[in-house]
Amino acid sequence: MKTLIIGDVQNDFIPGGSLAVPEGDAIIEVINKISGKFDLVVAIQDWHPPGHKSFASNHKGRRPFETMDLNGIPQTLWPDHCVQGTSGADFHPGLDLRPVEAIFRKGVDPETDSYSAFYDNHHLRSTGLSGYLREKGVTEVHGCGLAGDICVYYTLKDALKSGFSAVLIADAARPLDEENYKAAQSELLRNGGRILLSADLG
Ligand code: VGL
Ligand code: ZN
Repeated sequence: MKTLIIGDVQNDFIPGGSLAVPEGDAIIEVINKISGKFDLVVAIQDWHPPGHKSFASNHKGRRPFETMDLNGIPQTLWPDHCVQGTSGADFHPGLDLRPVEAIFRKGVDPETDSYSAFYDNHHLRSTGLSGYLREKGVTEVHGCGLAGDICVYYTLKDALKSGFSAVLIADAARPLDEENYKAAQSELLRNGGRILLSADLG
């Protein structure tokens, strides 16, 4: 069962959006080209209530990209993004959603951010993705999307922790921060993950 997890290809993460990932739009064509090669395709959607505590705007005197303690863990403060029901939270219109069998939403708890598609950043609340994949007979997942150093990285990391094999499709992802992304890729490789290019999928 070849499975693709598409992270957060939403308008706010695309150039022109409120938390734009550089060249985020460049991966859409790549994803559309490969998604048909998978037996199961799942999309992830960042889906925050307006009062989400990861937004700098919800902390007096704080600015985006500062770091603060949030309920005991370090939190990067973001511009408002992917607010439930707004156009910024919609999938980019260029992304072909036809092969997508299920959509898992994350970041719904206003008190906790959620980078991974499996668990919130406290590792307390599950999205149910792990059980869903297991029931489908999935043993290995491929990851792509935005942001490569955040959603895609933490999703693949949790996949490995949950006992799945994990593969990053490098040209089908882009990061918010290149340095973090390099470190994230080394970390994935160290933990038994693999990195492929879309052309390697055959
Ligand atoms: C993400 C920043 C803020 C992500 C979500 O999932 O990549 N990044 N919220
Ligand atoms: Zn978010």
